[in-house]
Amino acid sequence: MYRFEWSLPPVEDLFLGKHTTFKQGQCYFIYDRIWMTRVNELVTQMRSGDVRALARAISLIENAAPDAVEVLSACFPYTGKALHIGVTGAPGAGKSTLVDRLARAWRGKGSKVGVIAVDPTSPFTGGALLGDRIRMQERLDSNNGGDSLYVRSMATRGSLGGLAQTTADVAQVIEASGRDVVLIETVGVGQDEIEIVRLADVTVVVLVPGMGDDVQSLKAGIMEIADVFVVNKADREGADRVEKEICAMQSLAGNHGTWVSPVVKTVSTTGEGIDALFAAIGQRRDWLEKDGRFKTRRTAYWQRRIEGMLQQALLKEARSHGLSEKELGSHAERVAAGAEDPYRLISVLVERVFAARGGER
Ligand SMILES: Nc1nc2c(ncn2[C@@H]2O[C@H](COP(=O)(O)OP(=O)(O)OP(=O)(O)O)[C@@H](O)[C@H]2O)c(=O)[nH]1
Ligand SMILES: [Mg+2]
Repeated sequence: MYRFEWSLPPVEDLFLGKHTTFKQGQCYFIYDRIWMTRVNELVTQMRSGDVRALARAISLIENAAPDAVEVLSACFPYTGKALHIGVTGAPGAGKSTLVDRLARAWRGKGSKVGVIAVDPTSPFTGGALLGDRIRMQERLDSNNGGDSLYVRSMATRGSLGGLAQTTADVAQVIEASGRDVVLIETVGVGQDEIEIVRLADVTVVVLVPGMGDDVQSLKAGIMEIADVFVVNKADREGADRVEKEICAMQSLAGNHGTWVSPVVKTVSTTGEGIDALFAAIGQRRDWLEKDGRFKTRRTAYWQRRIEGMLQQALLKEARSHGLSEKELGSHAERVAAGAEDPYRLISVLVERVFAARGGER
């Protein structure tokens, strides 16, 4: 397709790096240099401990801004070493209090820590789902010394391109800012949340006494992903019973190889049991480091991620070639009414994208 040499390419093309060849025009080239400098500068600032730069970089990812891909790409060389820990459990189980304690424990050992709290804000009211939940930001900021701790809340609503993907990308950026440990808190209620902690190196599932038979009724999915079980609020009655129930259910737990997920009792408000939890996570890390397990796990992780990223990119491509929300809706209507065959539709849509791409070359 012919393009005027002097015209600016579509903004998206500019940011997606489709404009790097000099022959496309001096204008592109200059724009490219300026823009690359901007992204590199942001990442350099972020890595030098500028928390505002880090916040800006995360916002770009969260909003799926055109720069997001380049920011992630610039961050990538600084990732792959930190330990990512997912903490999940029922609303109000004490996850934030626990994460706060764990963050302090790591900081006490001289580690730099990043925390992501995936916030279940209601799509209807926009407010917090629960009344007495601990606002992580407040708790942690009150004793935040220097930049050794960074806390970020992420809303679950309005996430573009999948919450798990966005959270994983945000975790990458936080790690690239120089963190040794990234803790991710999610409420274990939805598939997305399960996927988030599943992507972590170590998954901690928090249970509390007083759940009655709830351990039995807990989603098998949650039980399966646990690398470490925590029975928090052990100051309440019934903690021993919950512990026994978990042990009885261990047979249900997924295939963790030779790793048997330990059960740790904690009172996160007082800090009781946190040392044992810290040690259990350390043992898990040591276990992963043996026999190339980390490598296997990370490879499996990237396989999932690459697949997800590819799906997203293809969908985006389809959308930019005319598959508007409106068109999708009218196809859906016709398919629902039996007037259109969805199986044939897909190949027509796929063909259209590739035909359009071919025509552009
Ligand atoms: N008795 C007791 N209360 C606790 C313990 N841990 C946390 N709590 C209290 O439980 C409430 C909820 O704690 P959070 O840390 O906000 O729980 P959460 O799981 O992060 O909650 P959401 O993020 O809203 O799902 C707070 O009032 C805490 O003080 C504990 O070990 N014992
Ligand atoms: Mg919380």
